[in-house]
Amino acid sequence: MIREIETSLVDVPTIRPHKLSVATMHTQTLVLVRIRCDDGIEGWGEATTIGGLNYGEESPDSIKANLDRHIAPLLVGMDANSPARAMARLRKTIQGNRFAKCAIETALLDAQGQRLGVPVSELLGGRVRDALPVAWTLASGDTAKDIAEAEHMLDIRRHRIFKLKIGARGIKEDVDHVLAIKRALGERASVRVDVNQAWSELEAVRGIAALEAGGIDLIEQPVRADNRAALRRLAARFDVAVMADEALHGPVDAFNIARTDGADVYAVKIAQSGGLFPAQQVASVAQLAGIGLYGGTMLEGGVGTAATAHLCATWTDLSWDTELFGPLLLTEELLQEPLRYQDFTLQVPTGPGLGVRIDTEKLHYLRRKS
Ligand code: MUC
Ligand code: MG
Repeated sequence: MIREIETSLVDVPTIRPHKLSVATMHTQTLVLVRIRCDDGIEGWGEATTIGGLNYGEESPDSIKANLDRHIAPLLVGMDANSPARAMARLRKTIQGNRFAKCAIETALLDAQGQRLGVPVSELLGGRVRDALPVAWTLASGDTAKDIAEAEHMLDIRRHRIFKLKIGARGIKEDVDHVLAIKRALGERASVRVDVNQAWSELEAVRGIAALEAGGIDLIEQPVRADNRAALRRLAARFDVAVMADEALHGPVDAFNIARTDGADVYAVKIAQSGGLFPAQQVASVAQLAGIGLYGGTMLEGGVGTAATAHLCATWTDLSWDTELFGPLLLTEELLQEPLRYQDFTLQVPTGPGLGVRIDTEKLHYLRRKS
C-alpha cells in the first residue's frame, strides 16, 4: 500500500551561470518525491523544471503544491504493487501536471523495481545498452570560456558532443559565436545548438543556413513551440537535422508532429512527456515514423537523470545521443553515490529500481524549510 508521499524543494547553485534564451540560471530547484510503502520499500521520483516560469508553465512551487494538496491524497492507500493502476487513476483524475505525474510514476517504478529485484529499465521493456553518450551544454555566454570548457571536457573524456544555447542575442552574433566554437573543436566534437524558441521563421531561415554551412549537426527548437507549421517547413527546407523540444508535451504531440513530418529528431523528456511510460510512447511514435531519438533533460539531479537513463537504455536506436548531464551542472550531489560518467558516456545504473540512493541526511539539511 502507498503509505505516504513526501515532497521536497532543494535550491542548488549551478557551477556557473547557465544562459538560455529565456533565462539565466544561477540555481536549480530540485523537486523530489519520496513514496513510502507499507512493505518498507520507498521509491524516489523527480519533478524538476527549468527557470521558474520562464521556460514552462509549471513552477517548482506549483508542482509541489499540487503534489501535496491534490495528488498525494488521491494515491495514499492505493496498492503500491500496481503502479499502472495508480497511474491510471492519477491520469484520469488530474489534468495536466506532467512533471508531478512523472515524479510519481518514477517513484512507483523505483519501488516496484526494488520489490521485484529488477532495474527500472526492465520494467520499461528491457535495456539494450548500459552506457549512453552524453552531451554537455556550453552556456556561459562567452566564446573563449566556452571553448576552454569544451577543451577541458574533451581532455577528461567526459563529453565530445556540445550543445550551445543561443537566441538571446542577434543572429549574427550568435552564429559567429557558434562557428568560432565549431572551428576550434573541428572534427573532434559534434556541435549543436538550442535556440529555445527564440527565432521567427525568417530569422530561423537565415540562422540555420549559416549554421548548416558551418558544419553544425543539429538545430533544436528554433521557433515557437506552437508554430508547428514553421518547424515542419524548416525541417523540410534544410539538410541539417531539426529537433522538436518544447513543442513536444507527450504522446499526442509526438503523434501530431510525426503525422506532418514536422521534425527530424525528438528530444524525449520524461517530465515534459508526463512520465516514463508516456515518454516511451513518444519514443515509439518517433521510431515508427523514422524520427531520430535524443534523450533530453530538464536539468534534473541524480534521480530524474537516472530515470531517463533507464528509459534511453531501452531504445535500440539512439542516433542523437543524450544530454543527461544535469547532476554535473550542480554544486551539490544528493545521491549517496554519484552517477558514473566515463569515456564520454553515462553508465546506466544496474541495481534494482532506479539503482540510486538518496543521501537523506543531506536532503534534510538542504531542503527548503519554509
Ligand atoms: C532544453 O531546452 O533543452 C537541456 C539542456 C540544457 O542546457 O537546457 C535544457 C533545456
Ligand atoms: Mg531544448
